[in-house]
Amino acid sequence: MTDVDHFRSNGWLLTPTLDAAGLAALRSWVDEIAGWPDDGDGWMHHREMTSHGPALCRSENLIPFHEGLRHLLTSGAMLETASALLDEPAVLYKEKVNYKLPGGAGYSPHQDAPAYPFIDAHVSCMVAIDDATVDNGCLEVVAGHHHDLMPTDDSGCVRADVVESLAWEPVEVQAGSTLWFHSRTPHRSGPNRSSLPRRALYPTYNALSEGDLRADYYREKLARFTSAGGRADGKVQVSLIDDFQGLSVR
Ligand SMILES: O=C(O)CCC(=O)C(=O)O
Repeated sequence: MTDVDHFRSNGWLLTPTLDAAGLAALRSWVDEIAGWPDDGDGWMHHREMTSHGPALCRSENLIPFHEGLRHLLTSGAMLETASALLDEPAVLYKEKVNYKLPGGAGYSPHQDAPAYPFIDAHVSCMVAIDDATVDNGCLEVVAGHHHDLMPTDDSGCVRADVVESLAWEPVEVQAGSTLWFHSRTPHRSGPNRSSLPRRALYPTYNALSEGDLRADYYREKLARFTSAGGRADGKVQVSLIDDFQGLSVR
């Protein structure tokens, strides 16, 4: 079975992406990004409250401000793989780093598609910056269920009775490797129970035939996040659906 066939039938695929030098560079870029101030020119940092105190959980809208990351995500092997999996030329739609520092929260079972306005055909991946393991909250996916949207609850996540009926498999990913997944592949993850970070880079690509919509996506997201007030349930919202289980630092 080719990689593309594996993706078509399972809705996910593991590929090697970075050699040791590439991984070392990515780690240093992410350290740099984590140190950017909160009041930047358009990038966004999000924090969660953990049992160790407030912790960075996500940074996004990064490539306008980082040449190395822009090159990695918008050319070469990453773009080629995204295009092969979409079966047409791909363009970057959005990008984020999830830090999942020790004590960092997991994500409720969801499909990404409802969180992405404007596009139909998209594929995402998780480039592991640190080894992702069951202990530190690797992704769990459901194979072969990427054809339809599933019933959701009020938060936009997969309804509990449906979650129970699905076969979830953890996918551990070695640092430097990439887990590609379809935007309708159901996925979730647990908290980081280890004493080390589980950082991962998540680019999402769409079919270029639908347009280059990255700027529109971030304009919309910045507007929704700027107008949103605090939440009554104490959770922190990082996505346009409510999949993140982390608690607010406020
Ligand atoms: O990083 C994780 O553990 C899961 C991330 C995820 O599912 C998401 O950001 O939508």
